[in-house]
Amino acid sequence: MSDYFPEIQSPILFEGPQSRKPLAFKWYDANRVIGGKTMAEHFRFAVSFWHTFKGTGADMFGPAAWARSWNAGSPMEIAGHALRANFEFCQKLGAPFYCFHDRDIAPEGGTFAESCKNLDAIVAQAKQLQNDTGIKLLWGTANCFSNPRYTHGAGTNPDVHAFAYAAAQVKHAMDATHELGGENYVFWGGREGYETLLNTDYKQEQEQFAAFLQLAVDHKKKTGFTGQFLIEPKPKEPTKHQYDFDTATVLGFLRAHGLYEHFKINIEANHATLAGHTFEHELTVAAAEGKLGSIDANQGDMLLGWDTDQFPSNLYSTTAAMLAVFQQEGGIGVGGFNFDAKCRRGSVDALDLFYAHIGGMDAFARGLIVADKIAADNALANFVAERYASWKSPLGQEILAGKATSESLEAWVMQHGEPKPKSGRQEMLETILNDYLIGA
Ligand code: XUL
Ligand code: CO
Repeated sequence: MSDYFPEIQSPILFEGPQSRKPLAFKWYDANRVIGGKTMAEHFRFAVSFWHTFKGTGADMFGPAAWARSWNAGSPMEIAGHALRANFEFCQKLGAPFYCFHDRDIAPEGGTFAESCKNLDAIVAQAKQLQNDTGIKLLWGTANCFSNPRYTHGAGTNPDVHAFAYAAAQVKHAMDATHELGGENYVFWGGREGYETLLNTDYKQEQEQFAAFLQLAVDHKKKTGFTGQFLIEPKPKEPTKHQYDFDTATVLGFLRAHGLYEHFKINIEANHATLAGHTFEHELTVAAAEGKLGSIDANQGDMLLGWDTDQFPSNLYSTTAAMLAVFQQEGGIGVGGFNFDAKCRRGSVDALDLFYAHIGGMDAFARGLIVADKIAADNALANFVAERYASWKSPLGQEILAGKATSESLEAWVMQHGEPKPKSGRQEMLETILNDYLIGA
């Protein structure tokens, strides 16, 4: 194994909650079985290449702040170093998966052909490293938002030339993901939106976007790629308005354009809060339709209000998230929990990447343990079932079966009079949640 992280000489181990060692898992025990599945199977944790190996700590007010041993040599040499650092990191951490954008793992060349050649060369190295280490690709994607050619969008660009370029780039990134056995392929519409309606033909852009996704669906069929397609909603940033605003909007768009069956949703916690939702709201909306495909595990900061991509540490949020994931038959399926998260600028050491990921994995493991206890005891479910019990009555069944009419309901109300409000018991339920969280 190469040595980009010499401070870590053996894999991070599970030591249990009594351990006080920061470089150990207190809660994430890959082999522990919860609800019939191991923790490893519940989570399928992934390391995101862009933050972990291309992140520099730069922000709007300051340049790169982190020195990394893998940033040495020519662009292609750096790419090789970063790739090997990724596999070393995943192995030492015990994360079974990684995720990338095409331009994270290989530098963009002077021409499209050169960019493709760079990517192919790195994919060949990645394939070898995957075989050597057993680390797998959770998903790949194309970066169709950083290069200035995508300033006005990729699939929604008013210039068909830019559209064609993006479609070609996505084709190549899909082929790379296919070659590496990627289990999913993600579409995040980084600049698929608008800055001002004054220069935007909204209807035209929606149609273009559907055509863009249809091309990928067709290519998938042609090549036999079996990875799951995912759309990752985000309401804004970098654009003022992003078309994939939230899960409900994306599902509506897919339905309207005959694309519904081809995609599931990749939900990111910080994107949910940017949309004015909770993380668990977005997970619940997707799970209700069996469309919860994968998760970008991070958290935002309510006081900052932008996409801060912090490592998850909020146990209320991870518990609520796991309760929502339970709502979907089979849980996360072939998706996973990808840490689309970065250390704060002040966390300057490569070692901080370990602390951050260990903390995130432990935070979700605790969420899973608590959610499982709540579910096993029906601590919330019994109350919810009781709350809707009247729908099991003949009247409720008649309405749900579509047999009631406005007239039949008018007659029923004439006979039965006023409904009596019943308590929703919010405070009682919040206290039950607290008891499980602290008691577990
Ligand atoms: C940006 C974001 C992306 C996607 C992949 O906010 O979340 O990194 O996850 O393009
Ligand atoms: Co993301």
